[in-house]
Amino acid sequence: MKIVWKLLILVIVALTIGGAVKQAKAEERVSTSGDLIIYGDIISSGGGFSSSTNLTMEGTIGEPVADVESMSDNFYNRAGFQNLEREPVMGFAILENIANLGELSASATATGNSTFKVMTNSDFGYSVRYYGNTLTNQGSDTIDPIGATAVTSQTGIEQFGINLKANTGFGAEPNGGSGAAYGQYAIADQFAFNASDKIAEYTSYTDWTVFTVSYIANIESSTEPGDYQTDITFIATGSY
Ligand SMILES: [Ca+2]
Repeated sequence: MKIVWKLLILVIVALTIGGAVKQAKAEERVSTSGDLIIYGDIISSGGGFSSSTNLTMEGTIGEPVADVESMSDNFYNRAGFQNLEREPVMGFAILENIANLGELSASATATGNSTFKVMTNSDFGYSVRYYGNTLTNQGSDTIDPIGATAVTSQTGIEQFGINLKANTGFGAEPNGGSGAAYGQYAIADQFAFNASDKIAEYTSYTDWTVFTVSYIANIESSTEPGDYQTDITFIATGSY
């Protein structure tokens, strides 16, 4: 009888926006026409510059509806010059959501990838963490997770780990934007698995960065056969 170890990792996305609350500030692009961009406009009865030794202020007076929020089905307006401060937003999406590592072997490392992408306009950036259990089969047998400290892949022992780097023969560097792999997950050809760890971040605003998550699995010859799988949840948190 042929003993088969199969592995399927289901990757599920979750998203939170919030986390450390800080004040964000930047200009908001409110309207465009061809090459023209108007970042903000006001209706007021006047205003001007005032200054002291260390400070200069450009103020407005007579705004008829300042600091009033209004909303319709399609639009949201925060009236008033002071509301030009931009509201932070972030984007997060899973691109490839299944990593199939195929048949496991005690003499070869099984590998696979999934991908996600993140962006934010927040001045304080974002972080991404992951949650989930190690690989488990129908009989509740598990493949040992590597743990919090990254190590190299080694055949003949149980290992399950991930990283976000270009490894020898598989994986890829973060692509686009300014986001980067983090900590123990930022070492090529070394892998860790310790749920809730931060795996990616950037500390300022950034365009989309596509992250490739690489998975490795090794087994012993005595590892129980079965279909091993797990669900991994990635959570991106904006720092506002
Ligand atoms: Ca085991």
